[in-house]
Amino acid sequence: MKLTGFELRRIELPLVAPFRTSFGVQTGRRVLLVRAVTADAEGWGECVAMADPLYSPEYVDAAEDVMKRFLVPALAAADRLDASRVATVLAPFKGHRMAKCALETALLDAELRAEGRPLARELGAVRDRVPCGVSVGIMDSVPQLLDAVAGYLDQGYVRIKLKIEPGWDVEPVRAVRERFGDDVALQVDANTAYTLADARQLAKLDPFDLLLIEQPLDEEDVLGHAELARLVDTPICLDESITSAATAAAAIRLGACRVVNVKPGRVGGYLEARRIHDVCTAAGIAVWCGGMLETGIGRAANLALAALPGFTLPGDTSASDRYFHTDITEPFVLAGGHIEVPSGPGLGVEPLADRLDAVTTTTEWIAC
Ligand code: OSB
Ligand code: MG
Repeated sequence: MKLTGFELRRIELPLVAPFRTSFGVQTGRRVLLVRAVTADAEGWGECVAMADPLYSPEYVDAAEDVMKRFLVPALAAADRLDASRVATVLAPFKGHRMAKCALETALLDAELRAEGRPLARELGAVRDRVPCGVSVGIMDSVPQLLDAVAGYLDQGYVRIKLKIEPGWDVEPVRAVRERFGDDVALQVDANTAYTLADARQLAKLDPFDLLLIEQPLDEEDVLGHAELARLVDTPICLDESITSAATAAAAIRLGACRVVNVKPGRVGGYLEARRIHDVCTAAGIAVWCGGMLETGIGRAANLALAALPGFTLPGDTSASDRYFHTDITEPFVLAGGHIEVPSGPGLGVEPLADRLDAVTTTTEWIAC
């Protein structure tokens, strides 16, 4: 492909409700969008880095900086560039996987659009719609949580994930089970808020038949997760710890997880995400597609990934209205607990020009 340049566009979208996790409260999304322009087509990518480095070391201002200073110049200098070579060209620069993912996705979208091929087919999707779960934040009270969960179940979500932290774990889980019964597919996500010393507390979740406990311990404590897995019956799922197919393979080998949350931004792109799917599937480890409160751009790509055969658990691929009053693309809607996988070329969606302009704070064009 022949690169013309990249547009880096910053947008700000309020969330429909504050989203509280063990690492902080979010009331809006500050998103960096990448538009790649090539001689043949244009493509979009969404950088999922948050405003602050609380979930991962990346944050949106740093992602923009590393793109401008290092990543875009490296892509501009590469010869015979295509989307499958992006990761290799950017490999000398350590980390910054969310920034790399956004650039790779924009180029992949452009390439697939030029060839008229949908991303889902390119990745190996086997479904045209995927079952969807929803991630429910920490609330001020149990009654407030039960109202929120009731609303999501009414909408048809097929799986509920409760955010937990010390002091908000067994009680909310018990309350949800008591109110909604044992048939609700239920799991929890601690975002690294516990230590191995909390193993007895986490084992108190065992009677509630949870699908999994996501990332209870520090992201670097893979061995700790392996030890915890021997002390609790609920399957351990890793999110923050899994940054590549290699770290996934190592975590599996150590016995640190029985399930993996695959987030393309966290692992550097959709092609690496597919490799994690392949590694996990070969090892008999279930995977599901995580989320980072994406706009319709990132959501479209996540739905394509979630349609791969190894994604046997519902993902955090919720409908647009779970996050935003107005998305920047046509909204993704939940129907019968599922969302349709886009079938058009590339991501299959584009930002709506008016809507995009209304939420844009800055744009910068970098010619290649
Ligand atoms: O840990 O999965 C997480 C959102 C932002 C950062 C980290 C996480 C989350 C979620 C929400 O749980 C997932 C979503 O609905 O996009
Ligand atoms: Mg998580």
